[in-house]
Amino acid sequence: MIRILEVWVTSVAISLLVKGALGGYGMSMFAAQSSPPDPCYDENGNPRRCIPDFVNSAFGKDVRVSSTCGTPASRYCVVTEKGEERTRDCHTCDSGDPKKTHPPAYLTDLNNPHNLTCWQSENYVQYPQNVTLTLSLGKKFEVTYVSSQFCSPRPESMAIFKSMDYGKSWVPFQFYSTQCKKMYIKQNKAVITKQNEQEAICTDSHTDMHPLTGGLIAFSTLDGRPSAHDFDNSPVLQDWVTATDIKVTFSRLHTFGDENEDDSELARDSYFYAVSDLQVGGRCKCNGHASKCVKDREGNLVCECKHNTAGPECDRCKPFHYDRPWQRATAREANECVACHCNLHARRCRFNMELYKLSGRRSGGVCLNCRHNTAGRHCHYCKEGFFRDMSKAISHRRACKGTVPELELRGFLWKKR
Ligand SMILES: [Ca+2]
Repeated sequence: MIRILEVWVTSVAISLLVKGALGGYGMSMFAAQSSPPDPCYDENGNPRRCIPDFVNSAFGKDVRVSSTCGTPASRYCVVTEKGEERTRDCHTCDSGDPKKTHPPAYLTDLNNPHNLTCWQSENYVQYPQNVTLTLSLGKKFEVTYVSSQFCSPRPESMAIFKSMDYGKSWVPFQFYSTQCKKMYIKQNKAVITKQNEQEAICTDSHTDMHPLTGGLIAFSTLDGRPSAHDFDNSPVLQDWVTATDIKVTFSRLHTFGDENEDDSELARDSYFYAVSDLQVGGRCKCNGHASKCVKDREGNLVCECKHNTAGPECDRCKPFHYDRPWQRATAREANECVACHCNLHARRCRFNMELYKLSGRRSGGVCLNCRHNTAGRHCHYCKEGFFRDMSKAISHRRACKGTVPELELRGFLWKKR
């Protein structure tokens, strides 16, 4: 409330100043410069859902890659086709030469379509060997898509996995293969129903060897999932899109089938994975209780929690705000955490589900260690042996007077008055 008032006062002061100086022109420009309103509260100061901006959370991050060409320097060949004719142009990948290097950093650098930088694997790492790209997002994100833009032909088979526990365990997000059954024991293009919304599917879309360069594979996490339109009320899908880490596994290279022929060395030097841009589109996960994520003192990315919430994902109530259970914010209801009512006599409280239900789901906080000689769930009466001084509010630290002698003394004073 105070903040809003400040903003108002500042903008009025500025607008008066500007009006004086410019005769009323340019006011909006200056007004826009005063501190922006907090998206987590409406104009009346009431809490409302807020979410961080949509970002490519892979941008600038390190990707761990199981195979990269250039150490030592090696030959690779690029296939081009003109009608029926196929030609191979050979080059050198050399990690020691800035002009010929293809490091993992090129996966997540600034993507300039006019000057593509490509990470590239070693040659012919063919099935059953694979090449993996692992990306740590640093915290939980709600992922909307994972995309890879290829400099090489797209893989014949690849899989996308996610982790929700910083890489300890992995679950599949999506499979791509010309032969889903054989490679991943999955039906091609299985239909997703309400019963299996958290299941990865396999598709043979986007697996063609052509284009030989510039092909894209983009996986949209909610695409085709029935509850996507009601995401707010689908804990299953909220869980499905949540990830701390993303892993892309290239399982099988496309070839023209010439890798075992006479000139197999030249052929094998033409088969590798190369990617110009790996993107993970999504939002820092804050459960509707923060509009941005920031680095904490240890350098970890965390939500800047509002609505009396706390935790890296605003996934719990902050201390002393346990009057009702934590909940994710929705479009209709901010579900902010509420402080316990302890009349200023307690610093700690806990939540009691029984009491909460009895109150009609309004209040379930129970104050702990009531001080100043108070007692009760809200520290709202005087503990045994102490007496209420009715001249003071119950929230006053001397509201409860102790011991009989003191009471007698008070009686004595009254009589005297
Ligand atoms: Ca790049």
